[in-house]
Amino acid sequence: MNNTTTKTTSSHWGAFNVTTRGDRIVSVSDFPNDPNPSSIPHILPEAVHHSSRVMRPSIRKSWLENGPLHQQSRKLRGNEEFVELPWDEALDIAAKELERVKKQSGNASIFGGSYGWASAGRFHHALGQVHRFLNCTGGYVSSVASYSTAAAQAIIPHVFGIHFLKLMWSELNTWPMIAEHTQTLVMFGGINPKNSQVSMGGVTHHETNPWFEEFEKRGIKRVNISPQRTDTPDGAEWMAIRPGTDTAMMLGLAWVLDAEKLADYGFLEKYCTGYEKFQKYLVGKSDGQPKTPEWAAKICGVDDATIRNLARTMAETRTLITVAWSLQRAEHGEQPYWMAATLACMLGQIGKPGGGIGYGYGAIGGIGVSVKRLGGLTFPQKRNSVKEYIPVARVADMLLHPGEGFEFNGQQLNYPNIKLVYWCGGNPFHHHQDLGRLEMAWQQPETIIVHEPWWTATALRADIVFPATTPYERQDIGRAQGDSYLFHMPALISPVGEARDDYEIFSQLAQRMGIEEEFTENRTTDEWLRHLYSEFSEQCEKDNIPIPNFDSLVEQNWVNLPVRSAAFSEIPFATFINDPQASPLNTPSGKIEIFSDTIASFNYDDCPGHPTWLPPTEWLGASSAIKHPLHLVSPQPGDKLHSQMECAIADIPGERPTLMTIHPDDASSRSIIEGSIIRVFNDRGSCLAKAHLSKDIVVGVVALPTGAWFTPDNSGTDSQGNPNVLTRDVGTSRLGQGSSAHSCLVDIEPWNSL
Ligand SMILES: Nc1nc2c(c(=O)[nH]1)N[C@H]1C(S)=C(S)[C@@H](COP(=O)(O)OP(=O)(O)OC[C@H]3O[C@@H](n4cnc5c(=O)[nH]c(N)nc54)[C@H](O)[C@@H]3O)O[C@H]1N2
Ligand SMILES: Nc1nc2c(c(=O)[nH]1)N[C@H]1C(S)=C(S)[C@@H](COP(=O)(O)OP(=O)(O)OC[C@H]3O[C@@H](n4cnc5c(=O)[nH]c(N)nc54)[C@H](O)[C@@H]3O)O[C@H]1N2
Ligand SMILES: [Mo]
Repeated sequence: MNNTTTKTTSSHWGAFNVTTRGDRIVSVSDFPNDPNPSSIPHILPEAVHHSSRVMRPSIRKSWLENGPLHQQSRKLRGNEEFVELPWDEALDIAAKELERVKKQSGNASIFGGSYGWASAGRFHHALGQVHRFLNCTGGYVSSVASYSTAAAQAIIPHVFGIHFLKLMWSELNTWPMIAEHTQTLVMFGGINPKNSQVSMGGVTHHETNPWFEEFEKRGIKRVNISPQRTDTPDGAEWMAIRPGTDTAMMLGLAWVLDAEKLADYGFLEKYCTGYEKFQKYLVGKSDGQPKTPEWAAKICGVDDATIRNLARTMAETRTLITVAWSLQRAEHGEQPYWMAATLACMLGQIGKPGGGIGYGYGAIGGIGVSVKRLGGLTFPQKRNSVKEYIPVARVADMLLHPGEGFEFNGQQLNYPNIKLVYWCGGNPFHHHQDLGRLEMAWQQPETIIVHEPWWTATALRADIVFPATTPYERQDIGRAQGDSYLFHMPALISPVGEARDDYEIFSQLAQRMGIEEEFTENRTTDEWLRHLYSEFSEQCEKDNIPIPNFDSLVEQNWVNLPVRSAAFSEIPFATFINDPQASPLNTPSGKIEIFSDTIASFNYDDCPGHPTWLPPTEWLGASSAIKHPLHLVSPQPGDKLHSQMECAIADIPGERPTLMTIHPDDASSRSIIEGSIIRVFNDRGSCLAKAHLSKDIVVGVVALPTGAWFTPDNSGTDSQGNPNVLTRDVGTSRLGQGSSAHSCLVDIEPWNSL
């Protein structure tokens, strides 16, 4: 029974080998085919068996005693004990409650957006599971786009006539094309191997670092335009920019190209629309302000000579402009994306190998890799009969303003009146902005149901918590976009405590609600895996891709499919560039839209008809910077995926708050020393952090990664260092309504706990 076994599994951060003894994970080791494996899995043995696992179904005490309609009880969410119940009883209660809400308020009062990364594995994908289940019950209020790229998803189709995700996966230069052709790589927000450690569903080959070694060897000039030097592998020139000001710097670059006649007017004429209108703004004819490098320098902090020289280099060499996702996770985040596209059009290198524009290199693994796209292996979600939806980051607005109208990408919509929230596979008390405001919004629904393996801040704020298995406790199939590997993910250990798979939990609820057959189609997990796999095999057969049968895959554990080849990639926008008449873009003009009549017709002052410098409410040039003089950026954590398994990193609340990077000048003026505990605050909230002093960050900017488990003390200060107690909960604009996490001012002070 206590035998030791080693098997391979896959995860969002790649493949790794897991050694188990009996029912315990004892160690993990690198997957040998990965050139640059992630260290994230090393927290697994501790995390999976951690004392913060949810062991049994749990119901919040006063909800159980007083029922869902008791107003006062809702205020206790997050501050009350839970009662553990046997599975059957807890499932009966949850099924009855779902029926009650459905009957009394209708399915349009159930919010099932349930945003979150959950875990890898094609079948046990928590979001697919909850959406299918709620569809079987009659539907749910959904959410659209993502925290990652909502502003990009709104603006890019207007400009390029293509969905942002499609552009990112298929219309971009691959790493080998960059290595071969690019001379100047201009990276707004950097390209950080720390972020490309992960990808949705997995990334087996971590290759960002190896590619940068290759760029270095080939003498490619790399320019990192970021508030942090560390946003790009060493060796790049660092242009230290103030957060939220990239659009101004890009305008300064554009002004030089225009004034010095370095712009490719032939390209602008043939492939773009609206340059003349934009140019009036660029030179100041429309608003009285020429966007000169001197003007830009005052805003962005990069000096005018540097901007001028960079513009000339970009025009003289094969230049690829890349933009991190972080730039659009900010107020007016649509603008740098649109302006970067405009700049690339002015350079006229879109359609040339190694030139043009690319969004999201480094943001996740797999981008820039040439892999044949394979469909299938998707648990079908069925149809949602409820039409109401929200832009994903407007969840607190929805709960606080039922029935109120709001604008979104040219549409006038209303917030639904939510009575029941169902969350499975996400952690809103990690990911949402202004957590104090979310706590208030969270008091509105009658019932909140959560499936979670761990007692996260969100689980602690639910009424009914079902303990979910982790991927190591169930079998699945692993495969991801941009990756050539196919995995059988074995059940490595038995479920911890009384945890059950999300599929099992939903099947048992479905049975109680009389929709079991609809939900399960009479298949067990094993039967579903075989069914999805056989559909996938048929597809592969048609494409002449040999794959083993399911039982052989189980035996082999993993296989590397022959789907990776330069043959699967083309120069971005090649067909459009070759013949724009015969292959127009899917925009109203058929061309790249530097001015968009559609957007102009919305009359949004927060997103006008052409790219525009719109100062955010909070940035270093705002008047509020007098009170809170530091700009907080809250990037993704390098040592984990969001908040996942954080318990194994920060074990003792308050003892190990997240590291915050601070410039020594900002620290010394506040008597803050390396390693000391500090309080980070603004008018929205406060948290603790551990000071890390570094000259690799712009003076006036501090960086606190996301991922801490929100744990407010009696005074409301979060002891773990979750930046979202500080961030502002406002849409990027009425166009994108994305998260504005990176637009945030704070101050810091030494923390004296006595
Ligand atoms: N300030 C600031 N905030 C941000 C960002 C930022 O840049 N700055 N970035 C935003 C972005 S881009 C994102 S994507 C979000 C990420 O936010 P989330 O995606 O919500 O973060 P995760 O920690 O990945 O949450 C996934 C949860 O699912 C649970 N889980 C894992 N596997 C399973 C399973 O099989 N079943 C069930 N039921 N649960 C499971 C995990 O334990 C975890 O609690 O954060 C956003 N928040
Ligand atoms: N290890 C690890 N990797 C991850 C994740 C994780 O949790 N852990 N999460 C994944 C997810 S869900 C996502 S969405 C992606 C996110 O990918 P990105 O959005 O690209 O990454 P971030 O880490 O938010 O930000 C990258 C850098 O942008 C810089 N930055 C912030 N604001 C500005 C600005 O206004 N201008 C400029 N020029 N730079 C700015 C900051 O210095 C920051 O370090 O990462 C993915 N990768
Ligand atoms: Mo994300």
